[in-house]
Amino acid sequence: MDAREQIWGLRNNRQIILIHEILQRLKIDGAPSFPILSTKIRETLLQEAISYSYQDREKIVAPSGVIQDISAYDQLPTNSLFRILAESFQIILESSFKFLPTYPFTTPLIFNESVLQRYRTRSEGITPHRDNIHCINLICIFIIAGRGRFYVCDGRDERQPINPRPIVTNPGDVILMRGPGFMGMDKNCRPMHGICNITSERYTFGLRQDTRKNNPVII
Ligand SMILES: O=C(O)CCC(=O)C(=O)O
Repeated sequence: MDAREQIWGLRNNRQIILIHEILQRLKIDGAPSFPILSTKIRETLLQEAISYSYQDREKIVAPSGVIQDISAYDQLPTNSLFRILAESFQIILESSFKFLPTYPFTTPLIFNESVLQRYRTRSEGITPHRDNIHCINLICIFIIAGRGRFYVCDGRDERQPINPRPIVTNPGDVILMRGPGFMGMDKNCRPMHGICNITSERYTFGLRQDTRKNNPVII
């Protein structure tokens, strides 16, 4: 079995059921999560993630005042397993969409941005926010390691979430979030979300389609 098959290990029937369920949950919750990575692949990804030098992100994002207590790395080498993960995910989504009566996005889904994020133990995480308006269609966050409390909420009061609802995110899960263009929706479809209570060092891998970037393929 090569890395692609190990990451997915899904059969077609399961894929059909999953894609319907996922789209339903995306429509209703805005940010469903589900297990995706085998332990073996996740551990190999973690070894690679740990090997990189991360840059601290600006802690307070202007003008929103959102706190992001994270560091990031986005210079993946050509032989990175994360590239294989991104490519595989794109392929499996595309093949799943063929089972649907209509394509679920206004424009073709083409991921062109990927980033690894590291949260130290006891990091403040990221206070409630929406992803950038330029990140369209679908946002995917793979949990490579660590524990934290990821939630969606109805809004924010200063930096506090209003009516937060936790989303299960175990290592090996992927969280999907709506972006503008998902099922004809506009910028208001972006779920307000955040992450707190980081109890062990957390690594995540994010895949996005950013309309400010021209590159048509995954970077
Ligand atoms: O790392 C996570 O679980 C969430 C990340 C996040 O909210 C974001 O990058 O916008």
